[in-house]
Amino acid sequence: MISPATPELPDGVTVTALRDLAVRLATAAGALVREGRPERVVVAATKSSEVDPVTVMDRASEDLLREMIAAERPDDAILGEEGDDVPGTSGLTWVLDPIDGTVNYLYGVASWAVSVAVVAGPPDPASWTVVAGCVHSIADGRTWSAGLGEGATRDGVPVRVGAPASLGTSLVGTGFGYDAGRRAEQAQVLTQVLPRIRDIRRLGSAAIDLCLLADGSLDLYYERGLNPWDMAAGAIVATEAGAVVTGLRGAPAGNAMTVAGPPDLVAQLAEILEAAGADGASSPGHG
Ligand code: LIP
Repeated sequence: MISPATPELPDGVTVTALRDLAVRLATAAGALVREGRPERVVVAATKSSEVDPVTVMDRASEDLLREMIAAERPDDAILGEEGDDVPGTSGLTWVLDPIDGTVNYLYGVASWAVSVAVVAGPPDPASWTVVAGCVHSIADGRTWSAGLGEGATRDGVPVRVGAPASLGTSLVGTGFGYDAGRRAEQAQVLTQVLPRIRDIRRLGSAAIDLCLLADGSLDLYYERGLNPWDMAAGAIVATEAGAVVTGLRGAPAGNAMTVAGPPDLVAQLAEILEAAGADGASSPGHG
């Protein structure tokens, strides 16, 4: 996979320096969440539905990330899951998910992460260029990072996507939304996908799922409904590890659909997802 050209960066700023900062941000917030996790986590509030929770540590983690960015990169913009957008003048935006996999965090199911990325251009998956990113798995400390044109690593060791022999022998990660109607649609799509693959894994964090794809622990990944902060860092880790990260019907990856994996298998999976209307767009013979 050829990395896109490195966009113009502010004077004196390098991809490596931004990557290092993303790693320091994610691991600092990760330590705060790990040390601050109460025996019994409670829901502080709900967002898009009664099953879309936020906890005090989601907010504390994002507050720390914002403070550190304001101190180190005061001219950069911020787009975070839990707080207001902060405008900037540098052309760079930090895209923050303070705890990705909040439901797992709530239940103590060990797949939750801090996801930090920095993008150039509009902070929208359809047109941004992700310059660097880090996903830090809080429960076990695994840390994936990548820089544009620099490749991807897990705990400092280079990673590459796997090479599954076929779609039928591929282990596929996916996820479901917080809206019951959306979950019903996603269940229908699953009936079309499951008979055509090895098996499904629903691990609960898109950021970690994309990184598991990057290091070959998953062969493919797809999900409808991701927010920019769920996927920004995981997407550059996956692409720098050799994956394609895309949408359907020629669209870029984004909220409608995100599919990721080795190019040839992504094409096969995308065909099934398009025929099933998995991105909400109607397909011939699909209502
Ligand atoms: C989660 C995603 C996951 C998806 C969940 C949720 P959150 O993000 O990482 O892939 O299936 O529904 O959106 O809400 O924990 O930041």
